[in-house]
Amino acid sequence: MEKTIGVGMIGYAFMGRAHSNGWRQVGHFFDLPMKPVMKTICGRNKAAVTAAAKTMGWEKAETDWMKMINDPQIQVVDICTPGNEHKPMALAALKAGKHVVCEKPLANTLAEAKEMAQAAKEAGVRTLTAFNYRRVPAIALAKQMIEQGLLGTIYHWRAVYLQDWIIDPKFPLVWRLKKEVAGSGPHGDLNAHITDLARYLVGEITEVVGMGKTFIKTRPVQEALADGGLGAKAGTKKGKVTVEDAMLFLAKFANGALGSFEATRFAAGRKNFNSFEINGSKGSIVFNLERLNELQYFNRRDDANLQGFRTILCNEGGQPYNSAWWPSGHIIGWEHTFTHEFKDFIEAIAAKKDTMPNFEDGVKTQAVLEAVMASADKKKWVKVTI
Ligand code: SOE
Repeated sequence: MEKTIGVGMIGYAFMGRAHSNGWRQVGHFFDLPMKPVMKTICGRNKAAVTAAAKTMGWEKAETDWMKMINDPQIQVVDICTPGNEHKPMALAALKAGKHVVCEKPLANTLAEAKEMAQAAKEAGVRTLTAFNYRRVPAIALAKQMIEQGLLGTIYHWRAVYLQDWIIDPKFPLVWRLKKEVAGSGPHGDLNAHITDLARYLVGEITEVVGMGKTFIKTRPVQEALADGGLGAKAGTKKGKVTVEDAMLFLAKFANGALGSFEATRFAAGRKNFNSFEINGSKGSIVFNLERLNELQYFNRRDDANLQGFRTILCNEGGQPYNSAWWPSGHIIGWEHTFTHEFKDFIEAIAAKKDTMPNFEDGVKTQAVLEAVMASADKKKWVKVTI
């Protein structure tokens, strides 16, 4: 009989939909040691979570997450809620001996993240901090190229993550703009992603200096906290924005490389522009999520008269994750990154070995983010400490 593993998920908004799609697809495209079964989806609103279960393909809807976590049919708990709820949910799931997937950033503070990683260590289960961009085939290929030494000594990491969805001052005060819920603004939401990628591709960050700004200080209060932000309706009363609108920082890596990071929701025209460039002694790599099937590569050894960046189309069977998908050149999308992370996670559970990025990685990224915040407050360089 085919081996199965029961999954329970908390949250059904944007990330809940993306994760549901990943869980739905993964067992159909990849040959897995155990097949995930989408058992239960959990949310506060009974009618909404029941509808979500139906549309997203879950067997059952539940309003009590503790009950779901303790259900013996569930072995994996997937947390897709805002950051302020990550810790209690993860700790309960770990206490119940479940494997845990948690959306990024792992927690709203370093102290919370450390508590979660410690509990995971004690529970001896598998964890995943859902930094999905590590599973873009082009980025996994970049990692292989760096490991093969194709870039040589890395000198520079230059990354931006730019969006523009709150540039209108009339955009309401959604949960992502409230510190007590989201922890921070684009720093924890977007810099978290590019910090995780920097750690993955270049190495650990030792020291940072940052600055942030809230451009629009008050916004119309939202009528109902519902959908994770985009398209929410605003009332006439105004409330205070308690997170930054943009956060930039410079970083020193342990291996001697220098890095720059920028995250903003005020870059007019940039919708989900997650891009980085790495410059090494032998060449460079450029990635841009808006063209996620491509990797730009410059090789200094090329004939001096013919030098320039080449575009690698990352859809060949031999390249990371592509054996499961379409024939050469038949491109894939953003949603595939979630399918890929669940493939690796299920394989890790079966092999009883950790996959990356686990909760320890979540902690290391959180430590960088927190050092940047401290640096912006103190207006000086801050060492990254855990
Ligand atoms: C919203 O700003 C957001 O959805 C992030 O929360 C995601 O992590 C990122 O992938 C896209 O933008």
